[in-house]
Amino acid sequence: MAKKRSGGTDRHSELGLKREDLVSMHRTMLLARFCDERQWAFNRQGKAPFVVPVSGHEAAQVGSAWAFEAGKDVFCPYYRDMALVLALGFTPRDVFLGLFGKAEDPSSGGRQMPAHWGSRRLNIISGSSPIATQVLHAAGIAYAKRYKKEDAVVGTWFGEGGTSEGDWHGAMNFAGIHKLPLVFVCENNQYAISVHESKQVAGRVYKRAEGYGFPGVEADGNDVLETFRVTKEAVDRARAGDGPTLIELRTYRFFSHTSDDDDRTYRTRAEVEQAKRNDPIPRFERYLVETGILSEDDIAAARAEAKEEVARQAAEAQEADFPDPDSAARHVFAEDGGAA
Ligand SMILES: Cc1ncc(C[n+]2csc(CCOP(=O)(O)OP(=O)(O)O)c2C)c(N)n1
Ligand SMILES: [Mg+2]
Repeated sequence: MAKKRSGGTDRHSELGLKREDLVSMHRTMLLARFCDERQWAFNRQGKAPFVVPVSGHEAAQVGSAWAFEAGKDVFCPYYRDMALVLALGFTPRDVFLGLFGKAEDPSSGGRQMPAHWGSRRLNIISGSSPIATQVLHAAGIAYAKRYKKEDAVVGTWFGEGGTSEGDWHGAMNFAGIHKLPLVFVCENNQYAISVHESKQVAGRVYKRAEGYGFPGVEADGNDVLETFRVTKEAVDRARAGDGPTLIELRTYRFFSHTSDDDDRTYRTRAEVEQAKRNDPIPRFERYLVETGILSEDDIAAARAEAKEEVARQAAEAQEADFPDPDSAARHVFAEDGGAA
């Protein structure tokens, strides 16, 4: 039984989250962090050509994912969303199968670049590399779901850089006009590769929603309970037929943009160290200890177990087979001469 903090009910109980949810959210955040450290190491060892890091974004992704209904809702993520797809049902093995381009990679069978997340089983729509294209896909899917009277909400995730794209504005406009069951989640980490937010938007991202006729909210993206709270409200609104919401989650990425980028050219080390003091994982762990959900020992055990799980599943993925070269044209041309 969770201890009550003085002066009121626990935040998670007010949000309808149970102990099992919190333990599972914490574990998912740890899996993402350790997958990230592992994939970065593989890259430096020359074993993984291209890596997109997630560290720093775990609370934004896990809290927002938790607000949706798996199996029913549809997800249009972007490349940085490893913690999001882990929350939706990817395993660390799946992550590494994609990283190494192995045949069993759920996203594309080893054909796409890593981090182009997709899964037919989990309703995760694989995206293209041009940023914000997934936002238009999400608007089209939300329109189709409503047209077919299906009970599904669509979520789409993107960075603040993506909000400068015409595709993004087209999707926002369409969603507002048609009151689509759609939740727009901006993971604002203040940089689009080297471009600072101040050179990206003159105003504020969340305020852009007003021009399209629906609410925009901002929240602390490093607080997993807060990211859950604002997303749950938006998902409930969408499911009730009240239309879309834009959510801006303020966060920070701890590593370079990708393994092809060197962030020392545009961010001081002091700035990065300062941001790490607000690391979403220790922050959540402090909450778990304060409320008596987990002890310090439980947290140490959870960390050791998650790290070991990631190492084991990464090794399994390394052993897996590459796609058969003869299958290279599959899903490119219609097979048997018929319609695809
Ligand atoms: C249309 C388009 N322009 C440029 C790029 C190159 N590019 C890839 S990621 C990126 C930065 C995006 O930043 P943001 O949306 O803030 O997301 P973050 O990477 O910070 O999470 C850019 C410019 C691209 N992929 N597509
Ligand atoms: Mg960004």
